[in-house]
Amino acid sequence: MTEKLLSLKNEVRTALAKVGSVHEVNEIKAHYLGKKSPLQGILAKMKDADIEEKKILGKSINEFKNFVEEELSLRLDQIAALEIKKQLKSERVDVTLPGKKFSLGYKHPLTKVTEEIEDIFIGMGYEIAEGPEVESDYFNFELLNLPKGHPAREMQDSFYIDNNYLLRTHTSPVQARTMKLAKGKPVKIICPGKVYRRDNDDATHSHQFMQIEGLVVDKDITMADLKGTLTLLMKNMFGDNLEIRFRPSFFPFTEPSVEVDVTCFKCGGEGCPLCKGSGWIEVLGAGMVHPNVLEMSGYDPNLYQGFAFGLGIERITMLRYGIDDIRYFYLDDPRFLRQF
Ligand code: 2NL
Repeated sequence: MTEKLLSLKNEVRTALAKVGSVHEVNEIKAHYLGKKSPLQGILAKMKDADIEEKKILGKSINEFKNFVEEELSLRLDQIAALEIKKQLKSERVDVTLPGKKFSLGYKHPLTKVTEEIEDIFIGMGYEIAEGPEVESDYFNFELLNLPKGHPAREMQDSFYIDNNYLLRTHTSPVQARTMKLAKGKPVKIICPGKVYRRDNDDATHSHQFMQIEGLVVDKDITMADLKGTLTLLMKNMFGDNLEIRFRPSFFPFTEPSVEVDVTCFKCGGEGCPLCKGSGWIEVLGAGMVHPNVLEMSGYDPNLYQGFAFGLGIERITMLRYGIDDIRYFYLDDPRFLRQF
């Protein structure tokens, strides 16, 4: 009997050496220790043996079982180690390979120009103010000296939400809100943001565009402050040696009002297609805050004055980079956007 067990041990060893997977090891386990294992034959013969023989046989069988268990677990450990080795080999990283390049995004040209203008004004002590894009008639028109019946209020000129609310047509309501909140104290702000006007889109018109407006209210503010501030802005944006021209104009919220031109940066003032032969390019509108506007926003116009200006960011950006169609800004074409 013990010889039989000895040969079984050898069988187990050889079988285990041949297999390479956990599944196969389990099959061997089932074969040698399970219900149909060759051990059953030996166990069946046990009942005919005498006590002494039974003792010896029982010990041998137990020893055989322990042997098989040990061999199995040894083989399983080896297989696991092999698996890890194989995995490590397949997952090896070559740190000398060149890295994968990923492309960075870029700022929209309108954002770049907006931030540039913001920086110039922050340097002069201005604060940046923001406000809602859906505005009430009161802040968008009434407080800006555009009373009921004014043509700018017509349905065909603006996007109305209902009788009382519309998409703001300029960033001026942000300034009106700031003045109201200041409760008669000085303000010095710029307001960048999106504005909306009903328009048929073409190369120079867009129903949505961006504006930066500025407002300074304090005692002893004069037209000289307006001219000095806007001259500094233009020289910063378009170069130190350009000339600036202030032309009389009209806005309902300023009096007097001016339109600001700079020397054409394409021809230097000689006259060319860009400036339509005039040598000048119109860049913004401005003026001294209308006494009605000051009064409605809580200031005594006899004590306080202010200057204000407004510029279209698309227009400035188009001039700056020689862009000939405003619609490029809103097409989201990366071939356009990555140039800036
Ligand atoms: C233009 C002209 C302008 C203003 C905007 C303003 C705002 C307040 C009071 C007075 Cl709260 N004025 N804003 C003044 C003059 C001109 O914009 O051509 N923009 C594109």
